[in-house]
Amino acid sequence: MTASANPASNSNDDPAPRSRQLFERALAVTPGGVNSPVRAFHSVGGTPRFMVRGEGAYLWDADGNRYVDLVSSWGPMINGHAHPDVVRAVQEAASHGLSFGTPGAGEIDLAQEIIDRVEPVEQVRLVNSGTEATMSAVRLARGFTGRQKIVKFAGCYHGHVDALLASAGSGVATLGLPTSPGVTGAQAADTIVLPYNDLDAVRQVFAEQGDEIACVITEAAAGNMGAVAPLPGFNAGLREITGAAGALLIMDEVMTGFRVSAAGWFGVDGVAGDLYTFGKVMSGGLPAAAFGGRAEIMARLAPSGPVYQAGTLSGNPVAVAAGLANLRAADAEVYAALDRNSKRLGDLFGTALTAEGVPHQVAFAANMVSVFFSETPVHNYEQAQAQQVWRFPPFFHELLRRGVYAPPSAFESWFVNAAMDEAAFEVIAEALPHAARAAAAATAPGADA
Ligand code: KE4
Repeated sequence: MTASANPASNSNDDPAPRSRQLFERALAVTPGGVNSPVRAFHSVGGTPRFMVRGEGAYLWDADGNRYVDLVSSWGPMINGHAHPDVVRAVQEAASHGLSFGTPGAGEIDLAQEIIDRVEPVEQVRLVNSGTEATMSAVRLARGFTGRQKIVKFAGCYHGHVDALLASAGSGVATLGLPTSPGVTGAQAADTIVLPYNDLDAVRQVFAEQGDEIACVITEAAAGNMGAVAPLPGFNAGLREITGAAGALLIMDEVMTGFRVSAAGWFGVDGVAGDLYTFGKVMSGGLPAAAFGGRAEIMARLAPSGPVYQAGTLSGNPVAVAAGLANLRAADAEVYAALDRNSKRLGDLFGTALTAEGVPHQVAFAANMVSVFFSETPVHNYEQAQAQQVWRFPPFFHELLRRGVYAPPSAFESWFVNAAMDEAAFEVIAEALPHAARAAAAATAPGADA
């Protein structure tokens, strides 16, 4: 084995003692030691890596280990880490002050940049997280239609909004059940959860309850169960069914927005939502997100309308500067690189896992990519859950040991960036055969009993 990028990984010693120490300290002051659960490595085990620096395609952890980053901060870093244009824009904005609590010119520019790219979006409201964007969009849809019920899809994640932390009740069109303590039955009861990619189920619900449904919210392409693209006609079918019933279609593009194309998933299939949510790429990695859509709907928002929504730091000048610079740095070559790099990564997955005889599906949603340890294709959450998920942890850790930082969960999309160079792909190509062997050697829990 050629010496990996990480000297520590060439020994059996703990490759991340400093991260381990930091994690022990973090556990004393923060629940689970993290500020967002997926970072805790619970589904893969081991010590979460405390990253200290990112540059281009690479991250460095507190122990000096270097990784090719395939998480890209869960999406924002399409141009690579610490892109000079973005860093310079942030430094320049910060030198004039960090927050004023007043309108600022940059907010207009960022809203205009989104409007210019996504044709169905006529007005935009900036917020601070994807959760805030989806929560506000659902409230606006309910306020605009005067209806209460909402439809979402199993396996789609829209942030930790009470009404959207609901799982399917028994049967198809029954009321949602809370998926988290603290979410009351009442909050979930108006949420109908259906199988993703199942238009018949959507038609059935609308036939029975259509006049009570305020909106359907869907990930424009699903990335939170692994990468699961909408089947041909699914999004168009949602458009037709909701339009006919007077319900709104909310396209959640927090993950796909400005990543899968310059116009997000709208640029991929052209199906127009009534409302959109954005985040990640349009934030440049700082806390910023947005929701937007048809002007007649957005006009119902305070202060022009009665639907209340607000935020102390919404449109923060430094975050806006980062988002604008990130979007403006993403030219046609960046999008071509994202498409090229995700295809190349998917091919490397396939070659390595096929060579080891590991059952797998390489799944794409445009340039979002993931791998399912499944004999058959995955089009919904039930199929994603049916995969041999116990193969993922050894696969993940062998990659980590060899300098590749993958999403620490089998139910996530992988995120390439335009800064991935030949050296980065050499690290990935060197690590994957070992990771595939580890996945092949994995055994189902209890299999040894
Ligand atoms: P945030 O509140 O985390 O900014 O955005 C919520 C959200 C909304 N909609 C979609 C489609 C999303 O993917 C997300 C957040 N994505 C996850 C990644 N699976 C964020 C990672 C995390 O929770 O730490």
